[in-house]
Amino acid sequence: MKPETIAAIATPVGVGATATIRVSGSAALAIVDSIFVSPRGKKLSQQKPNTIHFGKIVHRGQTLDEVLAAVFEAPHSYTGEDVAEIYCHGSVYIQQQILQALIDCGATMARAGEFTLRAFLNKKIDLVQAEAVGDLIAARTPVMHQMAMQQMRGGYSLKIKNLREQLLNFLSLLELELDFAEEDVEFANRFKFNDLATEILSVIDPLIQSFATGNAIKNGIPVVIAGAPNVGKSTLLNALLNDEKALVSPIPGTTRDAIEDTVTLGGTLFRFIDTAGLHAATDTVEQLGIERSYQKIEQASIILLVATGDQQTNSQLSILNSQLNKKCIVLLNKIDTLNEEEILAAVKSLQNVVNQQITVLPISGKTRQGLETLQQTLVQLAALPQNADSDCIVSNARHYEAFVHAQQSLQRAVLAINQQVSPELIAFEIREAIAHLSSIVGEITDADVLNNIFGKFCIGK
Ligand SMILES: Nc1nc2c(ncn2[C@@H]2O[C@H](COP(=O)(O)OP(=O)(O)OP(=O)(O)O)[C@@H](O)[C@H]2O)c(=O)[nH]1
Ligand SMILES: [Mg+2]
Repeated sequence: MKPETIAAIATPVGVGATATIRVSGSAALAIVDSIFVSPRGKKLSQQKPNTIHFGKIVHRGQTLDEVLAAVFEAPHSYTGEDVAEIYCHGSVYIQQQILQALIDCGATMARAGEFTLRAFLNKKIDLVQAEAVGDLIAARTPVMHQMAMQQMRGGYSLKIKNLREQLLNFLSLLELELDFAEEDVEFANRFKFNDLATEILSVIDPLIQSFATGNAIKNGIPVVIAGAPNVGKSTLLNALLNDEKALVSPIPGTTRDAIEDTVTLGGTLFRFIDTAGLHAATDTVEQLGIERSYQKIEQASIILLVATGDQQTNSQLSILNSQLNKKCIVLLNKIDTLNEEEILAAVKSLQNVVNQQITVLPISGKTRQGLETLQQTLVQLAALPQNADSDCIVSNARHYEAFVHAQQSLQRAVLAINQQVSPELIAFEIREAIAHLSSIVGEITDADVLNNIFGKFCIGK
């Protein structure tokens, strides 16, 4: 059975100069032809592919708009099917009326990501590339954009396909051995496998390592705002986000759950996480919040430790000792309440407690004093690669997990070979490794997994 012909508005919801309505499927041109009237009466289905035509959209005797319509013929289109695109005026009413007319004429509403899903099913792109389309649309910084473009152009797909091919060859030899089990022959050279596994692991390992960077580029570098209650953490979060995101009050223990949001500074995406104030709480809910604060500190790449001149901050600063591999900035907050001398003395006493490498910055979340210096320091500390042109950055959690599983299977296969375990067991691990590598580039037939991936796309993509 042929898939239904789908239609959707591909441009954002709302009013614009123009809007695009996309139709894909074997009946795409026929369906559009039933509402498209060109000045000379020529049908779109009679036009050459990759051409654009002027005409009116007329439905049930009513002219809805004057539009341009583009014609693409399978397989030379985004989805690999016949595609028609209508460029109409960007009124919400017109867009919806045209979409409704298409549905009246036999099209089905496209689900989120269905055009890209079809492109994948028709082998126009592999799964890594399809997912990169989603990342490209969501890109908010130059590196995010570069990373997505790189993957859309093929990225590490080719490398993975190549390695998988070699593993498949080895597996088929091993399986041949299993067929001749009684004759005690060895078709699959174990030394060669060791070399192959080493090569594959040396490709996979940096990809796994790169996930921390890829994830930071995609979801923002996690920066946790921590410190004692009432030192002004939530006020600082709001100042950094330019938004009243977190509740602020003079009562200690206002923030109980972690609150987070992203903002771009100097071209880098940061994820700021406000946490519950750290102290020896007796209240159970507050204790839970504080536990979460410690988790967030653990997961963050950068810690902003907020202190005030009049607080006993040493116990909070001791957090830094257990997080020495992390980047930290100590903030002396509320400097609007201190004079020059008091600020100098407080900065000095904080600096004496912490490692000299750690920057102590005087700020005021309330008056925004010192905020720009803090932002600049953060951008310097983040120091993400300014270009993501290496094809070696994994930013997709699904790929990351598959790589980790493939790595584990391969390591077990190598161990099994070294211990001269039965070929059945070796074959099992290699089959697993192949399955995990395959799942990255898209040898996936599981409808749930595909729906999960493409469901995150917007409608019309
Ligand atoms: N003068 C002055 N007051 C501030 C500043 N930052 C915060 N405050 C005040 O300090 C009090 C606590 O601020 P919050 O931002 O809620 O502090 P917090 O660290 O999030 O507190 P908890 O969530 O309870 O841990 C509020 O009354 C704020 O108005 C500042 O820079 N200067
Ligand atoms: Mg707070």
